[in-house]
Amino acid sequence: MSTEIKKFSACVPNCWMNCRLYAHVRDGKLVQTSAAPFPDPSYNRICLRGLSHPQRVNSKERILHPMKRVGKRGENKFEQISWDEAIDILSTNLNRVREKYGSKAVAFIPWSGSYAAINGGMPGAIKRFANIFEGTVVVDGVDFGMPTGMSQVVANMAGGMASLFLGPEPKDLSYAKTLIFWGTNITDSQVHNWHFVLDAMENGAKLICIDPRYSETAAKSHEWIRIRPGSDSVLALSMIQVIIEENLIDSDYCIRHTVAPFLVRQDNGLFLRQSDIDGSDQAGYVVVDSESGEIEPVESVARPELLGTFDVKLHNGNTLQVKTALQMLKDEADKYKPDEAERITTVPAEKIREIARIYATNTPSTIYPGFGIDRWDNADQVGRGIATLGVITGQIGKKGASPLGTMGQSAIQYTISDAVMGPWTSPSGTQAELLNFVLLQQAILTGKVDMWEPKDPGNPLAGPTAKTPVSKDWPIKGLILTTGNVVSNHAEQKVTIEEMFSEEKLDFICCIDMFMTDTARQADLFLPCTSWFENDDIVGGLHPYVMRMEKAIEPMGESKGDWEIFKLLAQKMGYGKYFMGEAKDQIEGILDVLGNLFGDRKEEILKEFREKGIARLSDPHSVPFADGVFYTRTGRAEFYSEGVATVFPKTMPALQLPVNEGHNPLPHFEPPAEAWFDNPLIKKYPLALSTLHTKWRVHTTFYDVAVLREIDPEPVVYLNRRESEKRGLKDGDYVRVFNDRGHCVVRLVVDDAINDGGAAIPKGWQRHQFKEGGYQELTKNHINTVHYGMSFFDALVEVEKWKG
Ligand SMILES: Nc1nc2c(c(=O)[nH]1)N[C@H]1C(S)=C(S)[C@@H](COP(=O)(O)OP(=O)(O)OC[C@H]3O[C@@H](n4cnc5c(=O)[nH]c(N)nc54)[C@H](O)[C@@H]3O)O[C@H]1N2
Ligand SMILES: Nc1nc2c(c(=O)[nH]1)N[C@H]1C(S)=C(S)[C@@H](COP(=O)(O)OP(=O)(O)OC[C@H]3O[C@@H](n4cnc5c(=O)[nH]c(N)nc54)[C@H](O)[C@@H]3O)O[C@H]1N2
Ligand SMILES: [Mo]
Repeated sequence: MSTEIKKFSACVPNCWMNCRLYAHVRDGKLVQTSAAPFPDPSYNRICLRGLSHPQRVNSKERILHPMKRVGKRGENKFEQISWDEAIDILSTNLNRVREKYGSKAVAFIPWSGSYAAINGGMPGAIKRFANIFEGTVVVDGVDFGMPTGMSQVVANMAGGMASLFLGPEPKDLSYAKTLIFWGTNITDSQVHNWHFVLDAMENGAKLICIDPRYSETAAKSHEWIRIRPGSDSVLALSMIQVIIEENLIDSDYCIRHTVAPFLVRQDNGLFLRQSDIDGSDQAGYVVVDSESGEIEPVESVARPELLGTFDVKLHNGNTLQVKTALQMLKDEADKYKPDEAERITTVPAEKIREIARIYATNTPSTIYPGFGIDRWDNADQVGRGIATLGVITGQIGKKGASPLGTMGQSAIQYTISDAVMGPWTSPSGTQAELLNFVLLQQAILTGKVDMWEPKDPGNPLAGPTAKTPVSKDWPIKGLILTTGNVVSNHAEQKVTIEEMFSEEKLDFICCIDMFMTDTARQADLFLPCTSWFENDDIVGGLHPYVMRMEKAIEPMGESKGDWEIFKLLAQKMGYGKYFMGEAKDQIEGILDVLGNLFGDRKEEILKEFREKGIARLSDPHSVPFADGVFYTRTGRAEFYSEGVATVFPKTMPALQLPVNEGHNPLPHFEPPAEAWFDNPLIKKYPLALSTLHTKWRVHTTFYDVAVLREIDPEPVVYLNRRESEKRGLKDGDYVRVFNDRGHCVVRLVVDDAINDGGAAIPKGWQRHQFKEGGYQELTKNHINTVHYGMSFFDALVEVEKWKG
């Protein structure tokens, strides 16, 4: 009988969980995966997808040889070639594009398919190569709408991607007394966090779920708040209104850690300064002392006025009206008193009052925001409203209290920025330019992008140079794609395939993957990569640990890890000295960069990692923002902001104009770009389409794994009974979902969980798995120049019986 060996590995797709696994190997073959222990056993976990790896790794669909296109682009006709020929084709094309258009015309596109630091995309061999080559790296663009708004208030993205989604660790959920799931379906999309929620429930926590759909998470909650899609910022403002009106704010917190008592000049929207009063050069902020009624520097007043409108005498003798920042917020929120908010959101006024009171008083309270509220053109305002709820009630910086859910803790997320900019990813000292994903389409189609230009690139707080984005030349002519399936996951699929990936627009496309994905089919050159079990690597996750992934099996067929592929290319192109050794030789270099982010703890982390192959990064007793200090311009939580409030990733450097140049300083409501009840288009296309993140896949990863397809065999659309009957449709019918942008044909599931006026398609299929088309044809690449996030759900469709 053959013996089994067990190696430590990890499951690292973009579900954020990055579970530690054992790879069980017999006769050199991966035969089983099982949960491996974390030092804190409450993080031990595995899911169905994690258990299905042997079927994915050993799949007959895997492509195990380099291939070059022989038919027309997209025709899916390829011929096997040698690695020598493949690298020769690739280097020739890179040189050709660089000579003709400059090195920036080659876009390196790692997306989210692997969190592994060396072979994956975060930061990955691809970024290291791109920095040496000085190409373009395409980043950000998804999952940025709602977090951008949050960061305007609490700067949780301060330092750029370095602390992207800085938030408490998942275990801290168990301390909450109120948990609001807002536009997230955590039972499917972060199932591994659910047991912490159950712990909170056992301790008596109240669960509230805000979703237009009776989601799996709604079904497990005490309260389901059914909301009109795209109207969440109105609900947030209305809850803020109730909380201020009923004096449920945390006054001490507001005074010490927010801009609440600051005085806002009614002439220009800026905060009143000491210099405005006495003509001195003191730029410090001032407040009204509630005891003396005098205007004094904020540091010297124990009990400043939090609400009110005042006339102040300026040093030049003029009188000026000012309001406290909290008063400004109240005035905005008063537009959405619960009765008015009911009209817009459809949430009953009394329910709004009830959840506002529970949130503010049954504490500690956590809001767990998800990405159902992110995939909208107005997503930033939802994030801003939610973060504001957290800070005015003081529900931040304590165990169990966070308006940011638990979206932090990803160790490798830390390395993204530092390593992109830092020593590991940039060994030559040169850098690629970062292009936002949302702008990729514009760059390829027009050779230009509309971007904010920072006044001072080294200091994003300095703001933008102009009131509107400026058009910059940015031709893109060649693509190298790894760890993503852009054709499947980028909005507006027909434009992606027919225009962006056309031979007219792109001279050259190389895709590195394990499978013939939608994107691989459009490639000129396909390079087969290994699975996560065929390499050494290092990874973090939505848990506080960084861990080693051990090579468990040899690369299958002729496949190679991304490190080895870029090493071959580097050697061919004369950059060999930057790609020395094997992937495992890079672990120390990455650890070093990572360790630097943890200051005093660095040596302890490195020692623990070297001994055990896993190390805890964050201190278990610490909670982000416990000190009430924020990386905003004022150092306080800014629900009212004068201008650029936070330091953002390079791809959206000048997020906000100064208030006196048109920036809206407060959380506010803007209607969605398309999927909204007063858009005339709704007559033609009456259904708002959500493309959900399902537990049977992670995006398109696991798209063809037998055990998962047994449960979820084909793409479907969900409609409720009323909407189905209106259209003469029955459960099981094949239906055509369409709009002016495109269509797909899928099976109908009649499901009363779906709201009237809504439709939902679980995402993650490749085009060949549909009867016709694909759901991604239906979405629109809205370019929002504040948050630069793709607004996938902001799309209207109609459904009819398929005549095929
Ligand atoms: N198994 C699995 N896990 C995943 C992923 C995956 O593909 N598979 N993807 C990962 C990634 S990258 C992400 S970004 C996350 C996403 O995971 P989630 O944050 O859970 O996001 P979604 O599934 O897109 O949508 C969540 C909910 O938002 C609701 N919704 C739709 N529109 C609105 C609205 O206007 N308002 C409100 N309040 N709710 C709305 C939907 O009905 C849905 O129930 O999951 C991660 N986890
Ligand atoms: N309509 C709609 N579209 C969406 C969304 C939505 O809600 N609705 N959500 C968006 C979101 S939030 C996200 S994050 C994106 C995710 O979009 P993508 O990042 O494109 O995600 P995947 O489909 O998982 O593609 C990952 C690919 O990486 C490959 N891969 C895995 N490991 C490796 C490796 O080591 N090396 C290489 N070279 N390749 C590897 C996998 O085989 C897979 O083909 O989708 C976005 N698209
Ligand atoms: Mo995502």
